[in-house]
Amino acid sequence: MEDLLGRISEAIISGDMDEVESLLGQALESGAQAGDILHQGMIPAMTKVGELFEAGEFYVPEMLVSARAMQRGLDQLRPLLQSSGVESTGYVVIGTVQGDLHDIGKNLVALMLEGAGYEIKDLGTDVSPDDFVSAVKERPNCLLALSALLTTTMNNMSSTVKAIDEAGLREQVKIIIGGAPVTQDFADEIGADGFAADASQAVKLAKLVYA
Ligand code: B1M
Repeated sequence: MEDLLGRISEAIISGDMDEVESLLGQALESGAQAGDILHQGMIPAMTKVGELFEAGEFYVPEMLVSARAMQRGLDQLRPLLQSSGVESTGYVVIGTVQGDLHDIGKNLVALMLEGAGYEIKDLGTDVSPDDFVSAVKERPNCLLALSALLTTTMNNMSSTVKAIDEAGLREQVKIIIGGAPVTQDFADEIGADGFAADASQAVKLAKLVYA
């Protein structure tokens, strides 16, 4: 199985979508759990892509190709990562903040929250504070989940929290944040209700602060 997970990782890094699909099929057929494939094969591949980028061996186009292969794999695992027949326990507005185009982590968080029974409104990437405000206005008493992957866009989480506050909606919404550069200290600093380090922590946090 380790060999297969290594090959899945390699296929994502090289952006070979057909190979990813075929290897995932093989892994599932041989009894591997979707969560293990995700955490031991797929997420480490994206970490490696980041390292290659930092080392100057990968550029943006290569990162993009790997990201597409990762997304294809996530789509394939989606039904297995979600438990079916769970009653809706609340409404989540989720998005990646303004200026930030990274969506793989945000999609994973959305997928796990959906699997835990939450109804999801995914606003996508590069979402302005005003668009978050509009979505919250449509469904007050929701959970607002913000993602950021860049140190330069983290501050737009702060702008979003401020915009929610200025719109008079802060008491009606719980706000959770996450993404690689984000920390609990940062969440405290900007007045968010909590920080989660990964998708499963995000589900635990949602249950803790929201419902
Ligand atoms: Co970008 N990128 N990227 N990139 N990219 C990073 C983030 C970087 C760390 C790479 C590096 O240098 N090592 C670096 C950021 C440095 C920094 O700010 N400190 C970086 C850079 C610099 C850039 C550009 C500026 C490059 C350039 O143009 N010169 C550019 C910016 C574009 C923009 O957004 N405006 C850019 C572009 C891109 C692509 C478009 C090519 C592509 C994204 C494609 C896509 O998402 N559709 C891309 C990719 C793929 C990456 C890396 C390699 C992988 C990200 C990823 O998908 N990880 C990344 C390096 C890395 O992360 N090691 C990198 C896998 C994913 C499952 O993890 O997203 O962390 P992650 O999500 C996790 C947790 O963070 C958490 O749970 C998720 C699941 O466990 N989480 C939450 C996330 N959101 C959450 C919300 C929550 C709770 C938890 O609550 C609401």
